[in-house]
Amino acid sequence: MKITGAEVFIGGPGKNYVTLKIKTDEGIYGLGDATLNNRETLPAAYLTDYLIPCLIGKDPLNSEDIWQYFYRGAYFRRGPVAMAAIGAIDMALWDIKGKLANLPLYQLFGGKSREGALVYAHATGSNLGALLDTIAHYQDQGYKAVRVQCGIPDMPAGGYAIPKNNEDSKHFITQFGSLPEEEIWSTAKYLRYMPTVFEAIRERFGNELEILHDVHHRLLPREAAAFAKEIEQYKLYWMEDPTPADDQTALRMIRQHSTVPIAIGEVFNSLWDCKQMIEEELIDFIRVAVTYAGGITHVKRIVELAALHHVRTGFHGAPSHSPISMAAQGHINAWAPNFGIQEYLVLGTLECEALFPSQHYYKDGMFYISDEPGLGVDFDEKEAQRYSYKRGYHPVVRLEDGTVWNY
Ligand code: GCO
Ligand code: MG
Repeated sequence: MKITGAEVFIGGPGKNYVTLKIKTDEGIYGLGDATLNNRETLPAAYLTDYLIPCLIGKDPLNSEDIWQYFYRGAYFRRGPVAMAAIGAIDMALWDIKGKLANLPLYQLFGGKSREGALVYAHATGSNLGALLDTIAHYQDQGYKAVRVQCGIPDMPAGGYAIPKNNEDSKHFITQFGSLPEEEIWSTAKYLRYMPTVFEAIRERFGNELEILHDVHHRLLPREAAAFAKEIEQYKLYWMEDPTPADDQTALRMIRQHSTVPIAIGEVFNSLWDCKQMIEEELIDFIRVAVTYAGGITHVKRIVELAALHHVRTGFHGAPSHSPISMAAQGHINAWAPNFGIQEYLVLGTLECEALFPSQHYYKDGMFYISDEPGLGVDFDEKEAQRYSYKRGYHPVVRLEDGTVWNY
C-alpha cells in the first residue's frame, strides 16, 4: 500500500479548521486535524511545504516509522506548529489503518474500557446570575460536569473568554478581522470574588455536580497556593492552569498547601514537556490534545506515562479542535485505563456536522464513540468550499497599570 497524495484544507463554521486528507493507491483515505488556534496557516504550510512531499510513496501502515522520520528528521524538534502537522499525519495514518482492518480505532488500542466517556461543558457568565442560569441549562441537557467561568465585578472581561453578547458557551475565543483586543485583569479582584462564586454554585446545585475551573495561567505560585487552599472546601473536580505553563516547578508550592486536583497540558506539545510534572506527581489530570501533541502515537505514550503516576486524562477539547481530533481523542478515551474526563464543545452546530459527518454522539453527560471503522468521521469537500481562511487572534491581557499579563 502506498500514499499517493495529500491535501490540506483551511476553513469551517466560525473556525479555521486545518484538515488533512491523505490518499492511497487502494482508494482508502485518512483524515487528520492540524488546527492550531489563531495560527492556523503555519501547520498548513509545514505540511504542504515540507512533510507532504516526503509522504508520497511511503507505506501508510508504517505510522510509527513515519512519526519518527518527521520528529527526529526535522532536527529542530517539537513546538506547536511541527507537532500539529505531525499529529495530523499520524491521525490520518491511524484512520487508514482502522479502515483497512475494518475496525474502529479503539479496537486497535486494546478495546473498550468503558461505554461512554464523561464530558464537561463550558458554563460562562458575565455575572453570577448569568453563570448560574447557564449551569442550569447544561444540567437540563444532562451534563454532570461543567467548567465555570464568571465575570468579576469591575473587571468586565475578568472571567476571560467572557462572550460580549452575554451568551454562554458558543463563543469561539477567536476575534476575527482586526488586531488583538486587550482585556484588563486584576488578580486581587479575582481572588476576592471567585470563592464566592463557588459558594453560590454549591448552594444552588448541591454537591454532586462536578465543578471545573480554568485559571488560565493568571496567578503567581504563592497566589495560586493560597487560592487553592481557600477553595478546597468547594471540592472542585479540578483547577486548571493555575500558573504560567512555562515553569512547572511553580506547582510544588500549590501541592504543598492544598489537595485541589490540578489539570495542566493544553499548551504542551510533547512527552518531554509533560515529563517533569507527571513524574513529580504535580498534577492530577493531563490536558494535552492529539491536535498539537503529535497525534495518537505520541499522546498514547503520554497517557501511558501518566498512568504510572496516578494521573488521569482530561484532554483539551476547546472549540478550536475539529471533530477529527475529537474523534481521535474519543477512541483513546474509550480505551485508556486512566481516563478521567473530556472537554466537549466541538460538535455543537449543524454546519459543523455537515462538514464532518459522523455517528459519534453525546447523551446524558457522556460521549459515545461509534463502531465505524477508523476514526469514524468523514470530511465533506463540497461543504468545505463554503469556507475560507480568516485571520484571528486571542485577546491580549494587561494588568490595570498597563503591564502585559498572561492570556
Ligand atoms: C480550555 C482552554 C481554551 C483556550 C483556547 C485557546 O480550557 O478550553 O483554556 O479556553 O483558551 O483553547 O486557543
Ligand atoms: Mg484551559
